[in-house]
Amino acid sequence: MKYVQLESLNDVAIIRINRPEALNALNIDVLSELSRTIDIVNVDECIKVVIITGSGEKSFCAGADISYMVKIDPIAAEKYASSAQAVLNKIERMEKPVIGAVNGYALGGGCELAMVCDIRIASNNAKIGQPEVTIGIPPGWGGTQRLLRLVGPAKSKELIFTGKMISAQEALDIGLVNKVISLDESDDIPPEAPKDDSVKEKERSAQISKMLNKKLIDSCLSMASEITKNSFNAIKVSKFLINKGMDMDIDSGLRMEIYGWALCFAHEDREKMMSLFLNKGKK
Ligand code: CO8
Repeated sequence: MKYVQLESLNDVAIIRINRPEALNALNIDVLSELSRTIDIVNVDECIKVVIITGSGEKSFCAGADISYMVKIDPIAAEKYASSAQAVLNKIERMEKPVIGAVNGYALGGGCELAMVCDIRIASNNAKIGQPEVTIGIPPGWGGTQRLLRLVGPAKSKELIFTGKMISAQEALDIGLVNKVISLDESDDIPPEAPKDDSVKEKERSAQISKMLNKKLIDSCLSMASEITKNSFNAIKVSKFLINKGMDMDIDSGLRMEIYGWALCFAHEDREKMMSLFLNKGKK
């Protein structure tokens, strides 16, 4: 595939949107490759957690393709939004947990892509927002609905009405991302370049960006390994209950939780893992 790369690291898959020349904006070809990649990952039973990120060090995803949208009519716009929403819904409804590694700009459709991930970890250079109104349209790939559910109506309206970008730290403060990754003294940060040596300074900042990106992916992999050590069956039931429960009245949600919970007693994990707990230290 040209626009999406798939890498498997044991039981974790990393999906990279690979269109850095347009800051990983999602044109129709990217969406179609992304959809096919999700299908591949979905049926691969070895994969237990999926990480989605952008290639390069500058952008997770700059959203829908403005060079395409500038010339289309409402019929094509409806088709574009529907096919994009179908791909994003497919990601949100995957049984496997999905971690968004937000490595730079996550704007418009890029923020909407991040929001269908179950967990978002951002590098401290990430800039997140829904800038659609600055180009004459409202969010159209789930932004008005998912942002509302994640951060509430007041913050959603502030972000959508102003179209402003917020920093990773601000996104953390409002609950839009789970964690922010920064470089610190423990990282081997290259020393500052001599003053007036712009070439060396450029090299240094490229090196720092690469280090930050690696630390972000390592942090996502570490979160993935905290997840994969648990029962995949129990995780996928939990994900389903949380996703469905969000749009349900509390009594129906609680009843559905009982059914999901009881069903897990039919799975071998429950007996095996409970016995392991009860027998620990007894040999
Ligand atoms: N679409 C197409 N090309 C893009 C996009 C995009 N969303 N974003 C960046 N690019 C291209 C630029 O045109 C540029 O191309 P070129 O080198 O050929 O001129 C290249 O990527 C690099 O971008 P910049 O030169 O602009 O890089 P900067 O570092 O100066 O700026 C920004 C980075 C701030 C991220 C800037 O590129 C930007 O503001 N991009 C647009 C972000 C945006 O508004 N995204 C939201 C799009 S709308 C959307 O997602 C709505 C979804 C629902 C729509 C429903 C429709 C039916």
